[in-house]
Amino acid sequence: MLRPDRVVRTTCPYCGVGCTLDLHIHDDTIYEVQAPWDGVANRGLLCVKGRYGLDFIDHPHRITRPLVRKQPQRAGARTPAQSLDDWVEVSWDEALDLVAERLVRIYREHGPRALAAYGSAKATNEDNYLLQKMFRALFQTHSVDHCARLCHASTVAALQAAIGSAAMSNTALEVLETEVALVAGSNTTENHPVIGAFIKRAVAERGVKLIVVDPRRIELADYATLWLPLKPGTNVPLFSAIAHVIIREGWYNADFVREHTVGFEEFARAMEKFTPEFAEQVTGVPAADIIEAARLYAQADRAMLFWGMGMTQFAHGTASVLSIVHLALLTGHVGRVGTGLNPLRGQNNVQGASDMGVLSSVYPGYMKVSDPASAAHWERVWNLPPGTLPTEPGLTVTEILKAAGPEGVRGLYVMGENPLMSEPNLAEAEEHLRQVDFLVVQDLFLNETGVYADVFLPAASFAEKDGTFTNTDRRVQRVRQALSPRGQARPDWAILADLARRIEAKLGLDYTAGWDYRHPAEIWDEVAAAVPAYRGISYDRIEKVGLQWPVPSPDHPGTPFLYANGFPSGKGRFFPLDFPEAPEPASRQYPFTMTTGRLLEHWHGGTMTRHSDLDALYPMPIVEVHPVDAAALGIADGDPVRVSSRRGSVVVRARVTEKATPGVVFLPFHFAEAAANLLTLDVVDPQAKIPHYKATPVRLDPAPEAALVNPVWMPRGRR
Ligand SMILES: Nc1nc2c(c(=O)[nH]1)N[C@H]1C(S)=C(S)[C@@H](COP(=O)(O)OP(=O)(O)OC[C@H]3O[C@@H](n4cnc5c(=O)[nH]c(N)nc54)[C@H](O)[C@@H]3O)O[C@H]1N2
Ligand SMILES: Nc1nc2c(c(=O)[nH]1)N[C@H]1C(S)=C(S)[C@@H](COP(=O)(O)OP(=O)(O)OC[C@H]3O[C@@H](n4cnc5c(=O)[nH]c(N)nc54)[C@H](O)[C@@H]3O)O[C@H]1N2
Ligand code: SF4
Ligand SMILES: [Mo]
Repeated sequence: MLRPDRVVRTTCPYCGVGCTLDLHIHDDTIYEVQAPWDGVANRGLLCVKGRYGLDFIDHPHRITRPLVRKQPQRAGARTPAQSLDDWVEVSWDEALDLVAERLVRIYREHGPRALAAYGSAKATNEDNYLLQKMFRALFQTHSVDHCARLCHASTVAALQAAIGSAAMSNTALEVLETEVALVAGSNTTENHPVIGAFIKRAVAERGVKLIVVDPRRIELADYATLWLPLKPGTNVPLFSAIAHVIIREGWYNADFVREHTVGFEEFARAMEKFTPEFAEQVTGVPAADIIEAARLYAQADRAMLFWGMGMTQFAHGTASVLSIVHLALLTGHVGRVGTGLNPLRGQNNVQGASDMGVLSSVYPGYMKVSDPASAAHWERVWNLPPGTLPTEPGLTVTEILKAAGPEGVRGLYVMGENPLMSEPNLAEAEEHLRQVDFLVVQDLFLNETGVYADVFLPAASFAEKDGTFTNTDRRVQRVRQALSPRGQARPDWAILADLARRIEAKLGLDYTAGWDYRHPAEIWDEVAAAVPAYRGISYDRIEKVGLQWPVPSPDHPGTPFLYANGFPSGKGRFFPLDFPEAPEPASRQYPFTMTTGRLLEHWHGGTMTRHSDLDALYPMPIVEVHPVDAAALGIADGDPVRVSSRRGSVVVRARVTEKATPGVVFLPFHFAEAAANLLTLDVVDPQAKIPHYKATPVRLDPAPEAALVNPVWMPRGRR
């Protein structure tokens, strides 16, 4: 029998559940993945991606040598490099010297605001910390941001305003100890599958009552006591009607409201108009079900709120999230086991990349860039002359590309993101990217964004490096090197530290911000010493089991749930919400509402999962259509259809299914050959700057087979 050479314990690189993996290594290859029974977040469970989806590491398309484009690109005339013949392989020295020289030149000629960077929720805390340190300390720009902007930015804005802190308050597995779980806009069994499995177990084995708020008949709907299939974009009236019933029936916790909140009277008046009957008209959910949901949630002793992208990704995303947060403020279902405000964080390290300050408005530890005291703090930590760090915030992910051009962003550094699949209104996004003078992409593959790069820097994957990821429960967990880096790939932190030293030399600084790290543990120690919430976390302490921040001291056990002693802002605040307008109305020409999202087997733009055997499990794009709509359109399951919005169209096969509800179609955004974001609208929420991904008016038309597009593949790499 084949025995592993080694078994290396690490953390899954896909979703925010943060499953512990045991990688069985033979001949420098992962040949089996096991889930240890004592993994805290997964207790022996894994989903198909963690178990079978890690083979992207050795896919032949992986790029493992630095590449420089043969013809320098002109801004405005930038074209994609379609084959490897458009590139030359260069040494790391050549590549990094070129990047340092071009970035420094842009900085000298056009100033700090001409540079911007995308960090990565796929990369480690240490990688992300160095990215923002480099751009802030050396180039004085706060235009470092990442996909959290496209994801839970509205959760952050809403929770900051309502209670003063934005992370998930409780631990996901407390669902086993609650009475009622309300899951809104989270397709948990596909997107946080191990948490989804525990929710199902809670229902089946613990008698937990489940309320599902989702326009699609997702798997959890079949486990629910109540499924509320609202029309996409109508969370505010739905949750406000639930609040209306809780207030009208006197089911709210008057002591909690008096002691721990402000703004109740004005809020209660604003909720008067949201009667269940009014909500039924606008959301499509029967009034009786709204009343029953209010009763179940409010009358429980312990109840948990979970939410996902169906609550956040709207031009009114902040109001949408506030509308659900209100329910916890009314009932006091916070600060105890089995309660709380639980936005499920998506990427493996989106919590961590945010914690590390890869956000245009905050330093690591959420210290505001607008506060001169934060600047002074980080100037001390980074050994910078006083007054170096600016106090005006930088640009967000949704602003960076729009600002590309001669007067704006000229140099862009993209570490581990794929904006040309993930941002809304892709045709425009691509036009903006063409305006960038100098583009660096640091990734595992030449993805849709990478083909526009001037320099491509090959990063080591999660299995080829050490570091930490922070999961959705705020748990900082170890990532361990199990394989040798493929080809000449290097860990992101090592690339950044090397590059930063070259930039310092080119800037001719007479001080150094400090880049001589021998191991990521040294980077972590720098963060932990500078940010109070991590002060008690060290690699030694998380050797076996991760710790949930805040961990203020080396003997502190970590914090499984927050707000036991009240909210960080003192009192929770109610907001008198109004009915939000849709940014683009439905019309006779665009009669359907398209919602976009995810499939179990695929990841975002597909760069990882489509370079994995997972692709064989779900090999082509589809659009989910309800049988009633399919009949009216004269299409059958598997027929090609054209899905069009006011911005663009794609042709995909129809999947006729009762998972869809009438009038609502679902298009996953994983497939480059039918990119959903060609259709989406690039309006954003004014506070959170999050796009409106979840409700786009579209039309469907039968299309000929010939209109289907074959998968477009990226340039082939060589090892
Ligand atoms: N397999 C897989 N897993 C993933 C990812 C992936 O790409 N693939 N990505 C990860 C990331 S970064 C994230 S952020 C998470 C996201 O995880 P989820 O939040 O579960 O993601 P989505 O599939 O985008 O949308 C969730 C649900 O919102 C519903 N919805 C649409 N409109 C509305 C509405 O108006 N109101 C309500 N209440 N619901 C609505 C949709 O029907 C859908 O079921 O998943 C993470 N996990
Ligand atoms: N229509 C629509 N659009 C959406 C959404 C939606 O629901 N609907 N959801 C939005 C959300 S929530 C999110 S989070 C975004 C995600 O958007 P992105 O973050 O742009 O998407 P990913 O495909 O996850 O990009 C990750 C990249 O990192 C690379 N990578 C993996 N590991 C490493 C590493 O260790 N180092 C480096 N340097 N690179 C690495 C991968 O190869 C891949 O190219 O999409 C958003 N876009
Ligand atoms: S549930 Fe998430 S963390 Fe766990 S194996 Fe699946 S993708 Fe990985
Ligand atoms: Mo996300």
